[in-house]
Amino acid sequence: MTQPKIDVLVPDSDRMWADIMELSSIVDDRSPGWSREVFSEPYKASRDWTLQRMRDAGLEASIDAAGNIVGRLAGKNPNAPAIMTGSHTDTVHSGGRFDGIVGVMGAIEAARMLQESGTRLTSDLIVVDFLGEEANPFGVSCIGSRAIAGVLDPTHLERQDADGVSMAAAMAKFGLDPAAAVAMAWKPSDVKSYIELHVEQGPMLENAGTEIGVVTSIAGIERLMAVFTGRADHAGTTPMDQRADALIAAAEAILTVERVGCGAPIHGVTTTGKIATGQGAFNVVPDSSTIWAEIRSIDPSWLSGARRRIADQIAEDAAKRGVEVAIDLLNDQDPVPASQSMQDTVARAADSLGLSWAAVPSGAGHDAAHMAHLGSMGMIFIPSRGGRSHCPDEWTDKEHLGSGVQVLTSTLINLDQA
Ligand code: HGY
Ligand code: MN
Ligand code: MN
Ligand code: MN
Repeated sequence: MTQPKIDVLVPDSDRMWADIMELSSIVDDRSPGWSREVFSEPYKASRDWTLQRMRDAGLEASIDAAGNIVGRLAGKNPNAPAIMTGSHTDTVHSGGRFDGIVGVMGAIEAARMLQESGTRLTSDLIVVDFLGEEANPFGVSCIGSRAIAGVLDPTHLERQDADGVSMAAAMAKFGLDPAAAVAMAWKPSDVKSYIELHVEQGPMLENAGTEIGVVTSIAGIERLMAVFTGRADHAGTTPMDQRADALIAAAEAILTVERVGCGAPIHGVTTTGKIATGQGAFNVVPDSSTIWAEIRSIDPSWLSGARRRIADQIAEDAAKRGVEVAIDLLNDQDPVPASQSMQDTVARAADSLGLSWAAVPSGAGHDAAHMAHLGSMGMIFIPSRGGRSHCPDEWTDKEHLGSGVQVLTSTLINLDQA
């Protein structure tokens, strides 16, 4: 089959933009920015909206046991392994309108473009809106893509939020089937390759004035929760050297987390995203506190070393203060390289469209990291204004969105012919 002249496959960027803005209206608007967190009411309402959007675009769509919305555009050979693309539409609290969403709406637009241009792939095209990609109170991100990849396990279901509610209970309340989700596992023979369009969420492309990012690898993520137990004492009468102050121990731990990140050789970052403390009175030495932190790197050895160094230092410092500490370490995902052949395919697509591109790592985690279990994985980045994301200022220009969808569509066609 001759490759259709790719410039005939021009996305209807206004149509896509309208979809993105309409989806961004299905949020919890009590907080600034855009909040559509997993298992929330707005998220539940948005699942029906996205399902209908996929069906309107000619995809045979349904929701699986793990809550993924899976759309299929039949190819010429139903026995050929599928080409898969997608992303997520849940957000962080007070997040933006583009993280994940451009990958789902862009994939739906690519499906429309293929049909409108009469381009029939050999393989089925599978478009997925994965359930719950963002980190959540259970500490388990990428719920839906883990299920499809067959790596969602009972230990994930057992994890509880601060109120002692398990993730299994939250999934069941949302109308899902946790046991079936854990039992799910697409086979590598089902999927030929997976490609995801996503906003960069960082400053590299914009700083370089580059239109497309060819993702080389996705950072691994280790999470750490440290619960400090000290001793409540009178703030006025207890000498400074006779305290077991849980909040000071937590503060020292937060600085340890930051110091290890600042020492990272290549891409490596550390963040303490949250701290909680006990009764919180001016005049009582705090007897309890908790911190939630994460460590990320594309370098597996630095990542595991940093995790150990941070945990050991926190334990040593707390002991010096007479404060007990319980450290819970959770491997959220390992660093995952994108296949070289996929990187080459994306780069060729960008070149064929006359778009500038650069090979870049992803400091953000993605569903693609789990889809790499099924087949050759790749990602396409488009620029984020000011490198901002996970905040209301998150923004990507419409023309960059259009370029990204053109590269996505060209890549899908090339993967189908490979
Ligand atoms: O946290 C992340 O990296 C992704 O945005 N969920
Ligand atoms: Mn994302
Ligand atoms: Mn995100
Ligand atoms: Mn495969």
